[in-house]
Amino acid sequence: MSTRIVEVRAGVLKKNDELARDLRRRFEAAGTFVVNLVSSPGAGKTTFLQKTLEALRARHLRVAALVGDLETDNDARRLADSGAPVQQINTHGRCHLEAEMIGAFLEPWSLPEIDYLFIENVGNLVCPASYDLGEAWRVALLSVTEGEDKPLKYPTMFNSADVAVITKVDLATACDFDQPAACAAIQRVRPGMRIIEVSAKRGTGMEAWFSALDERRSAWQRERVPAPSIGAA
Ligand SMILES: Nc1nc2c(ncn2[C@@H]2O[C@H](COP(=O)(O)OP(=O)(O)OP(=O)(O)O)[C@@H](O)[C@H]2O)c(=O)[nH]1
Ligand SMILES: [Mg+2]
Repeated sequence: MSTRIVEVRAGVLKKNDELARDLRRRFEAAGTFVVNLVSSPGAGKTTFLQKTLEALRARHLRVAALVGDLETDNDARRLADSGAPVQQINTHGRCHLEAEMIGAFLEPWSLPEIDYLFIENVGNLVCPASYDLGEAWRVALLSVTEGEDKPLKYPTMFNSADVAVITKVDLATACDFDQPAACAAIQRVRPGMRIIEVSAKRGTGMEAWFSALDERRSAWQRERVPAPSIGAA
């Protein structure tokens, strides 16, 4: 790779990091807990997110979602069935979402009125790993149909995530899924990472996911820098 290409790429990432840092401050000030879902194409992000939005709304939590794809608004339409406000971001060729896109799409929303903002990234196990979106929690999904060694082949994605979710466990037997091997692969690239196993279709494991989400948000609320109160010196 030429020096010039490396320089341009480093510049793009630096700019993204700065924008992501600003976004993170905005999310913290507003009290909006942001979750970035990353995975290979078709691992089950939209199905999992739709069930999550429905469950959180049923618990009277205020949720919203941004979803990235190269083209189509298919996923936004599916997610909107949950009743949550949803916007589709089409990247037109880019294989990941960037902080600038998130900032632009937040415009119509009032962040203090959103408890959870979910971002479904473009399905890709490489590029989204390098782009911070200002999220508080990055969740890497791995479906049982993909092969247990994916974390070893795409270590940056799993290494940069905070939690791993193994999806479509209802298909595990049919796929001869080797659960211990998949968990060992995740632990090898990210020792100690929490792993949650779910079938969004059947509902299996979803309560454990909701508990983990609630637990993490509560910890984040305790850790975040509170917004300065009006009139404070
Ligand atoms: N059996 C089974 N199928 C699932 C499950 N979750 C998702 N699927 C199926 O897997 C396929 C892909 O699911 P999506 O939710 O669209 O996956 P995605 O990761 O959002 O896909 P992209 O956004 O295109 O990357 C669909 O046919 C879903 O019905 C599950 O828990 N069990
Ligand atoms: Mg999707």
